[in-house]
Amino acid sequence: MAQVKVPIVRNILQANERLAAENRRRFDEAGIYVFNLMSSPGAGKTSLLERTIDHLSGRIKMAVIEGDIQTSYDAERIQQKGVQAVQINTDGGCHLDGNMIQQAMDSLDLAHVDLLIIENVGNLVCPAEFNLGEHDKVMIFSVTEGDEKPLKYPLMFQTSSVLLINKIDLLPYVDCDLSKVRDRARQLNGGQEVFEISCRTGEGLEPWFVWLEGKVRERQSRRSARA
Ligand SMILES: Nc1nc2c(ncn2[C@@H]2O[C@H](COP(=O)(O)OP(=O)(O)O)[C@@H](O)[C@H]2O)c(=O)[nH]1
Ligand SMILES: [Mg+2]
Repeated sequence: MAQVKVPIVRNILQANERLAAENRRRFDEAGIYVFNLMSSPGAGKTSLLERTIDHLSGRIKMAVIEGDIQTSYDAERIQQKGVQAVQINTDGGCHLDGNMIQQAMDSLDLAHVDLLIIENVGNLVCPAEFNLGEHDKVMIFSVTEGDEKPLKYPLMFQTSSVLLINKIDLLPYVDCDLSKVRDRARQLNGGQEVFEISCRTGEGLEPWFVWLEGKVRERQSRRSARA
C-alpha cells in the first residue's frame, strides 16, 4: 500500500507547489504582503485578526481569506470590522491549498490591498504541509494546549516564521510552563520570532503589530521602487 500512496501524495504536493508559486507571483506583482495564520482550533486566530484589524485599520488596507470546514462565522466576524473577507468551506478538508486561494482571490478586490491575511483551517498538522504562496507562515499556540505540543507537532513550529503564544491571561489556571514552550520551539526553529500575547487583555500585542507593519511597509517600498 505504501508504495502506491507515496507517489500520489508527492504529486499532490508538487501540483500544490506550482499553484502556490503562481499565487506568490500575483501577490508580489500587486505588492501585497500575505501571511498564512495557522493553529489548532480555538487557539485564537480570529481573535488575533480582530485585534490586528482594529490596530491597523485606517493606515493599512486589508483583506482576509477565511478557511473553515463549515460555516461563514469567521468571515462575518471580519466583515463586521469593515474589512472585505471571503469564506472558503473545505467541506471536511483539514487544510487550505493553493487552488482554494486562487479561487478565493477572484472574489476579492485586491487592487488597493496592502495586507492579505489567510486564516487556515484549525488543525495543528496538515496546514503546515501546504504552501499557499504566502510570504510567512504565522502560528498561534495557546497556553491551554500543553507545553509538550511542540514536541508532538513539530512541523508547524519548524515552518512558521512567527510563533504567537496566546491566552497568557490564563497562565495562572493552566499547567503550561512557558519556558518549556519557548525552549522546545527554539530547538525546532531558532529563527522564529516569538510573541507572548493575550487577545483578551491586549497584553503583548504591540510588538506583533510593529513586526507586521514592518513587513507590510517593506512590500510597499518594493512596489514603489518598481513603479
Ligand atoms: N482567555 C482568553 N481567551 C481567548 C484569548 N484569545 C481567544 N480567546 C477565546 O478563545 C476562543 C476561540 O477563539 P477564536 O479566535 O475563535 O479561535 P480560532 O478558532 O483559532 O479562530 C474564543 O472563545 C475566544 O474568545 C485570550 O487571549 N485569552
Ligand atoms: Mg477562527
